[in-house]
This record gives sequence, C-alpha cells and structure tokens, in this order.
Amino acid sequence: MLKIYGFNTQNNKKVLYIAEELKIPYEFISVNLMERENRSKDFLEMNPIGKVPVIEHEGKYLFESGAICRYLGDISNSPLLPLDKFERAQVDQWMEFFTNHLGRFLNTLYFEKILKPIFKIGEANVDSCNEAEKFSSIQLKVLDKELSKRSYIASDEISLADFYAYAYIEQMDVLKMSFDNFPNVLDWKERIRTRDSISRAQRHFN
Ligand SMILES: N[C@@H](CCC(=O)N[C@@H](CS)C(=O)NCC(=O)O)C(=O)O
Repeated sequence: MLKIYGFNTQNNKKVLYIAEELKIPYEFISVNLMERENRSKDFLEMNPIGKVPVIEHEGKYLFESGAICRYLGDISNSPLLPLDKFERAQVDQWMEFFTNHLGRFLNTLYFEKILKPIFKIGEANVDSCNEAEKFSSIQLKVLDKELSKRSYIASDEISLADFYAYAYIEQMDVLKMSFDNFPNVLDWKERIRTRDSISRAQRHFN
C-alpha cells in the first residue's frame, strides 16, 4: 500500500487531498518536524533533502510534492490529470503558478506570521511580509479574474490543480486575509473546501 510520510503543513496537505480525491488507499505516517524526525538517518535515506512529504510506493521513494501529486494522478488514470497533452499542460501550468508565484508568497506569509512563532524562531521579517502581501494581492486579482471565466483553476473540469492550489489558498483563512476583493476565489475555495476528500485528509491533523 502507498505510504505518505508527512506533517501538518501545506506541501503535505496537497498530497493527502489528491490521494483522497483519487481514492488511493494509503497509510499516513506522521513525521514530527518539531522533533526533527525529518533529520533522522532513516528519514534521510528516504529523502536526502530531509523534507516532507515523501511517498513510498512499490518499494521506491519519491519526494517533492509537485512530482508526487502528478505521479498519483498518473497511476490513477484519472481525469484529474487529463490525457490530452495540452489540457495536461494547462493543469501543470497552474500548479507551477502556485509553486512559483502566488503560492510562494502565501507560504512566505504563513512562515513569517504563523510558523515562526510556533517554532520560536524569531520575529516576522517585515520586508518579506510587505513584499509577499504586495505580490499576493496582485496575483490574487489575476486569479480572481481567471475564475470569473471558468469553474475551476485550469478549466471547467476539476483537476489536480484545484487541490494543489487549495492547500495554498486555505492558508489565507489562518492568516485572516480578506477575500472581499476576490469573490470568485472565495466561491471556488468554498466549493473545494466542502468536498469529502478535504475533510477525510484533515482527519490526520485533528
Ligand atoms: N519543494 C518541497 C518543499 C518541502 C518542504 O519545504 N517541506 C517542509 C514542510 S512543508 C519541511 O519538510 N520542512 C522541514 C525542514 O526543512 O526541516 C515540496 O514541494 O515538497
């Protein structure tokens, strides 16, 4: 059975949301980052970078959440990762947008304002927060306009990109960021949030 090694953070949630949505049976193995279990010799043999998530499938290990999500889509032959090469590239395009742009800035805010106090690793860096707030707001506006044209992130069909993106966007709730200027993002977020797969994945962290 597929094993997912992870912790209660956004990169791990992407993988769990997608595994649940694809109905792939799996075992979740918690790796406590606060106890630095990700730096143990055994863990570093699975992922030399020492980060979660990692999956173990058929005796092999894979790390990097994007690669894992695409692999899970592939082995499931699911429409969440379309077969048509262009449609598939559109799913990829939006996953990359979140990894490298909007999601990156939301991660910065989450790290500075939420994780730093939890891990007791200093004050939030004001310059990093200002930059992340500025660019996330610009990019949320772009996303909001895109979501006024179609139902889901990559097309009118739900795809891997929606669950991937949701794991970043849900951080806005914890950060108490307003959706007032982004009504289409809010509507989309609520449609994803209420899917059974999301609550099934969340049970690992309750
Ligand atoms: N690019 C990687 C990032 C993985 C990552 O940064 N994981 C964090 C948790 S979300 C982690 O393991 N941090 C612990 C550490 O760096 O010690 C991915 O997408 O999987």
